[in-house]
Amino acid sequence: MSDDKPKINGSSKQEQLEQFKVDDTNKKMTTNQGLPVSNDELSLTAGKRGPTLMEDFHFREKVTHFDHERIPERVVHARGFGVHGEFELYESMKAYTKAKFLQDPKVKTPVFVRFSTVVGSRGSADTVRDVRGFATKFYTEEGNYDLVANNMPVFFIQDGIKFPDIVHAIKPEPHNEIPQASGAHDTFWDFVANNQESAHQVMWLMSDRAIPRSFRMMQGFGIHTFRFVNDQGKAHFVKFHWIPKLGVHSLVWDEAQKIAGKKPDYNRQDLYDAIEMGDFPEYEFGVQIIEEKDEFAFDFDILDPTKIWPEEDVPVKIIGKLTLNRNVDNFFAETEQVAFHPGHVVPGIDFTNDPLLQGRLFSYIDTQLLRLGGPNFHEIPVNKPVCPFHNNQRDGFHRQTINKGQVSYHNNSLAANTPATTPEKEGGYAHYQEKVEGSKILERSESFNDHFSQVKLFWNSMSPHEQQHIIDAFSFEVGSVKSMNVRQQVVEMYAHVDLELATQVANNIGVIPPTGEGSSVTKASPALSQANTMKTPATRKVGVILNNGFNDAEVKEILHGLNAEGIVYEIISEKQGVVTGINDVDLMVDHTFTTTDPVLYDAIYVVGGGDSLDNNVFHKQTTYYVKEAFKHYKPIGATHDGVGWLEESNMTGTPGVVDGNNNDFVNKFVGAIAAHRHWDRKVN
Ligand code: HDE
Repeated sequence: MSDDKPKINGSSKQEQLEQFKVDDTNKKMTTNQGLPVSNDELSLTAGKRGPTLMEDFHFREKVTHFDHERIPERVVHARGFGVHGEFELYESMKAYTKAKFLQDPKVKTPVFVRFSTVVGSRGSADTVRDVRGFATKFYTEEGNYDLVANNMPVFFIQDGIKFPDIVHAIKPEPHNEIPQASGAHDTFWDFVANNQESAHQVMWLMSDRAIPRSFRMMQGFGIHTFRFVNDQGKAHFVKFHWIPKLGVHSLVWDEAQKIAGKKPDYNRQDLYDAIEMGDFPEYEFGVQIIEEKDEFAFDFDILDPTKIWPEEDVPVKIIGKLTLNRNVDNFFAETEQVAFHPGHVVPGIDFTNDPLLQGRLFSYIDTQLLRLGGPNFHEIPVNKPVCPFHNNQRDGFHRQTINKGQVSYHNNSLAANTPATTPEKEGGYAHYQEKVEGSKILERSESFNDHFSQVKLFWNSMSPHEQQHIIDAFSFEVGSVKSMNVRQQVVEMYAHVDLELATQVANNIGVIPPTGEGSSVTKASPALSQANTMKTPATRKVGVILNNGFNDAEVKEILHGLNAEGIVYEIISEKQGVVTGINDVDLMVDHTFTTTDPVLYDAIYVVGGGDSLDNNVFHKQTTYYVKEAFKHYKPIGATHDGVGWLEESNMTGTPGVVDGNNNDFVNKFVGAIAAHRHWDRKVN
């Protein structure tokens, strides 16, 4: 890497990574020492039926390498999926921060983003009820900046010292390692009831936010309050937001559980496919900014990570856009080895005294040392800055840089005191000089003590179907707890939020309905409800059910109409191969009824054709597809013979069900798909 000032553009990280890529296709096989291998099927033995010999170095090298293929999975966020992309700025943020990547809208900053679940192991299912991680590494000309965010804006605890406790409580129980990737067990809810600062995050966890339809359809939140510092040294408090252009959408719980079995890779496959198809996911970057003088102007402490800044009070200013446009070449090399750290900052971005953030600043490097085997993980290609880096750090496991010369200390005269430090005015990082004073104490500010008001704000902001989902989720999760005492404690805790919510849950899970008044907060924040999110049909996936003898001319036109709106579809039929229409048009069948499932589609479009209504297997399977989609509030379209299924199941004319007797079927069906789900439908 040259010492020249780096020219950062969207592809500069890609260019750097190219140097490390290897294509083994059409090459001769060698050992790791480069020795051509003559036989890769047999180990060297003494005689045809004799013992294997120690001197078989190829066997030993191959198996030893295999034995060491695994590294520890992340202690949390073990299951993740990473992709490359770029960040572009809409307007200069110079007034607030001197961060170089936030100055010039012409600069495109390369990024790597890793989405994750939190609790499950690497091999667990994507669609479990959980928080999602949304970690972004910006490769800027001043070094890497990591925004290590989640898809919910608050956290379970207020102080980093409690992180091992919450994680121990929610992970599988230690005596039997059950359950996997789920909070629906005793220790988690025991933690919740006895650590009531968790109330807000747990409410989000019981909401639809915990089962996102897609990584492409969820928000990201930096959670903590950070600081922007401008070139005059003036600071502002700031919170970071990612807002998906496709809107924020979720699965329903029954569907999420079924997908976990049918397609555990559901969310990662969805992201992978969208990028391969050129449907690049986009998220706008928003900031909420509070002036330093207003630090105490709110009825919550702005340093408390269990609190949001309601958007109606502190508007989100949209300043840029993230586009995810490239899948990785190698999952392990890139996604598994990427190392995020909230302490990777650039000049112009600084920390606050949020005690959770302060705790994180210790943990991330520490965990990488174990996971990636030493202090040189910054040399792993995905972690390498795109700008040059020089210092006197040396050696350690797996060191790759060959630092030349005799000097590796500071101050020195032999190398003219280089590498030289950079004065703050010229771009050296200088910590914001916040004035602090106080005694060393083990005490939290009383301003962190209100654990329920914002939980009520969230509850008040939910639409009726979202509230019902929360009641159902609490009933499932707390109802899975064996200890009646813990169940009772949880409903009593949530009686401090909303008595009606707590009473309904208590009735569902067989404990005594609590008494009390609930929180007196009446305010709502419409921005919190997914009912108010952006709605678009783009990139939605429709399962199209066809049988031989379908009306090919008309159906092709309809499918074309769906495509024109950015909707993707898959043809489902009884057998694989092709399905043939009345005019002998053949369409490739993507799936049979058994290789896919209605839970894997956003909508179902039934056409049938030929003998479909009388063919037992076709009839039974299509009925299952339509009824399952109906139960999950999904749009259903039917034309031609397909209308017969709507009539049989008494679905005709119900919300989100569009039939071919309408003149403009395509427009209506597209509208129904854009709505995502039809919550006003009566489902038994
Ligand atoms: Fe993390 N967290 N965390 N966390 N976190 C990790 O670092 C930790 C917290 C988040 O895709 C670990 O490399 C502590 C908040 C994401 O690689 C570990 C505390 C938020 C990821 C760790 C928190 C997060 C992690 C595990 C409380 C949202 C995945 C592996 C003080 C703002 C990054 C690793 C990826 C990963 C510690 C709290 C987000 C152990 C001690 C709050 C998205 O270092």
